[in-house]
Amino acid sequence: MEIRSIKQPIPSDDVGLQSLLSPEHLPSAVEEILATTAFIDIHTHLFSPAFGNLGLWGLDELLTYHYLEAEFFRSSEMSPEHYWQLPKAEQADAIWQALFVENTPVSEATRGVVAVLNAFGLPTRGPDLLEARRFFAAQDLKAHVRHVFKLAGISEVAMTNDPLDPDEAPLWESGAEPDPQFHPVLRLDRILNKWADHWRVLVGKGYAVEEDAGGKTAAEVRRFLADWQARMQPIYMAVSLPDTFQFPEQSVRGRLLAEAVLPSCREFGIPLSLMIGVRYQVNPALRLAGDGVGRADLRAVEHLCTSYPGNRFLISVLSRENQHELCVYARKFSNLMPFGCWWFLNNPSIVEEITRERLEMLGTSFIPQHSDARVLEQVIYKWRNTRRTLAPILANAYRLLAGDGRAVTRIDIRNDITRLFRTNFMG
Ligand code: FIX
Ligand code: ZN
Repeated sequence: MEIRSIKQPIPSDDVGLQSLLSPEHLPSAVEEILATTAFIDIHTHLFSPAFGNLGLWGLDELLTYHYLEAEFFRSSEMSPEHYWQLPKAEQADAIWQALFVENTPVSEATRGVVAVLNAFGLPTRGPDLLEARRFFAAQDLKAHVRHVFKLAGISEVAMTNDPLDPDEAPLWESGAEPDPQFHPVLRLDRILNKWADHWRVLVGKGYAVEEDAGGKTAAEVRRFLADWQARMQPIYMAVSLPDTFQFPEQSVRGRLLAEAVLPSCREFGIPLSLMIGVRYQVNPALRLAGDGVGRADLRAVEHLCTSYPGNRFLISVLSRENQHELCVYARKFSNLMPFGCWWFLNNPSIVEEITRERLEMLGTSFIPQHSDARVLEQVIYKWRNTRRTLAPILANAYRLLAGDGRAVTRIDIRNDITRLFRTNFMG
């Protein structure tokens, strides 16, 4: 995918862009350039319209987002068992009542819904959701996607595509229509984390793999990855990993990573994304909302970066306590690109802390954020929050630099923001 190189010749009428900015002009310059730079959203669970109902959008999906479900069960007498029996619209009504009517929506996730309603000029308070439901029901999806991406200030997103998902895989196998705004990502959780449950699916598709990953398994998994590479053209491969993740590891996961996934990524010239630190299903009754976080031993990252210098690693860690270590490892390994303030970290106070630390330790050689949006319209508030949190952090960095004796220009700021939210990803 063509990405403009950042060091553009300065058109003559952009002379203003070259003038050194005085400290009082930094905040507005940073805000303006953040607002006018289209970001690449490198990790979402969104699908292009060609994937039909796999793509979630609209009010009921916004309200039944697992972040809100977790908060709902803290503010409602309703049991998870009762909640799961309700139709989607009634689940949404129950969440609206408990978190937006009976309580003030001050959490990051509830504020997000308010921001989306407000972005479409819809009422943000009141007992019912009739007007909002009418609005979303009237939307043409393709036009709505374009409008939402514009409101969010993003040009494209990376999807999360599971080659073993029984609903999604047939769509790819029957030739899913590519979409320039939705980039495929080959997600490998079922293969690397749940092999015992899924190896027979590969056998069923004609790959001679074995339960213990013996025999020709590694070569056959490589053949499977090559087939999906050709079919999907993923921009990277990805896996989420538990807080107990170790590497090297005497396990099916350790073996398939070393003998299949890492060589395939090198062969196809694409990064491997590792999202480390999940404690899966600490409360299964909450389903998607039931996952937790744990501090991981990041020496696994050290081993990977050391042992596979030919691989590029996009790494996000879920635990707040792992952030500093990840920054230090990124200073040691240029094939490690830290990205995002993932999941339970995607809260302005923590995003600020992590981003300041990364800027101080890595300059602009990291990817500050991804949205992890599961519902289309979420990109609106998640990127608005990111711009709002980053503006004072960047302006302060430039103010400190000016104080140290070097003022910046708008070109400098534009180049830095383009690097942070576009070219660091595209390598
Ligand atoms: O593994 C992941 O990609 C996580 O982002 C998700 O599993 C998680 O449920 C989520 O939505 C986080 O924001
Ligand atoms: Zn995700």
